[in-house]
Amino acid sequence: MIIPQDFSEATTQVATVLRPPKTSHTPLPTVIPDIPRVYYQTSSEVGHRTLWVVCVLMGLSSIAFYIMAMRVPVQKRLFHVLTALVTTFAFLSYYAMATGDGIASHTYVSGRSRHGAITEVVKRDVYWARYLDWSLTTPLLLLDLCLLAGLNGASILVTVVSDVIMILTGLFAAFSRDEAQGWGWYTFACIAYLNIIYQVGYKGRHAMSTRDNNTRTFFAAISLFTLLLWTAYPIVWGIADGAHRVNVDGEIIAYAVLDVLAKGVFGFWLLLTHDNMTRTSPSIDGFWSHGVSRDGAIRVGEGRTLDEN
Ligand code: RET
Repeated sequence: MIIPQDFSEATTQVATVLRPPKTSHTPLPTVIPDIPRVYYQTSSEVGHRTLWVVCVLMGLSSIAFYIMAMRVPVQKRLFHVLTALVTTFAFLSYYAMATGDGIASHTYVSGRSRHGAITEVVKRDVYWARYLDWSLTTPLLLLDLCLLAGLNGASILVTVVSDVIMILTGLFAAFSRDEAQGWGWYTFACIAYLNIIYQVGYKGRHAMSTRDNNTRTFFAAISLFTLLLWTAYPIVWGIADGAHRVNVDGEIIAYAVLDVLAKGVFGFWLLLTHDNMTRTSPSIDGFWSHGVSRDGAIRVGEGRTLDEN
C-alpha cells in the first residue's frame, strides 16, 4: 500500500521561518528547500491474513512432525528432529511478522529533480524476522539433504557456512542505504548460493553413487525440488525488495507459498518417504541415543554414576 505524505504545510512553515525580517536593511535571499514527498509501502489486510495463515500452518506442521518423531525409535529420529525444528522456527518468525514485531522500515530514494535533489523517498516495510528465520532454518534443511546424500563432514561444513553467508549478505542487501551497494551484497549472496548448488547438486549426487537405486531416485527428486524452489527466493527478492516492482502484499504472498513448499511439503515428503525406506534411514547410537556413555558419565557419588542415582 502506498501512502503519499503531503509536506506542503511543512514547506510553508520553513518558508515563514526563512522570510527576512521586515526591519532588515540587508535583505537575505529567501531559500525554500525542496522537501521530498514520502511514500509508505506497507502490507494491507491481505498480507496480514496471509502471515497468520502460514503461522498456523507452520504450527500444525510442527506438531505433526513431533508426533511422527515420537513414533520412531530415537536412533532413527534425526531427520524428524531437524525438520520439526525448521517448522518451529518458521512458526515463531511468522508469529513475529503477523504481530508486527519482526518488521522495520527501510527508506530509499525514488525520485530526484533535474539538479539531483531528492524529491521522493519511499519507506518500505522489510520483514527482518524472515532473515532470522532463514539463518536458522536453511542450515537445518541443508543438513537434512547433506545427511541423506551421505556427504562428508568437510562438504557439510562448507555448505552450511555458505548458506549463513548467503542469508546474512541478503540481509545487508535488504537494508542497504545505496541501491548499487545493495546489488553488491545481493551478488555476494548469489555466489554463496551457487556454492550450495554445487555442494548439494554435484557433490551430493556423487556421494549418492554408492547407494541403492531407491535412495538415489529419492535424493535426485527431493534435491531437484529443493534447488528449484530455493532458486525462486533470489528471483522474488530481486523483483520485490531489489527492484521494488512488487508491493509488500505480493512479496508476503510469494514468500508464503515458497516457505510452505520448502518447509512443510519438503518435511512431509522427506519424513513419510524416509519412514518407508528403513535402509536409507541412518541409525544413530552413541551420544545421540544414549547421552554420555557409562565410561564418561559424571560421577556424583562414591562408585555411582548420574544414571544410577
Ligand atoms: C536472498 C537474497 C539475496 C540473494 C539470495 C537469496 C537467497 C535466499 C534463499 C532462501 C531460502 C529460503 C528457504 C526458506 C525455507 O523455508 C537472501 C533472498 C541468493 C535461497 C528455503
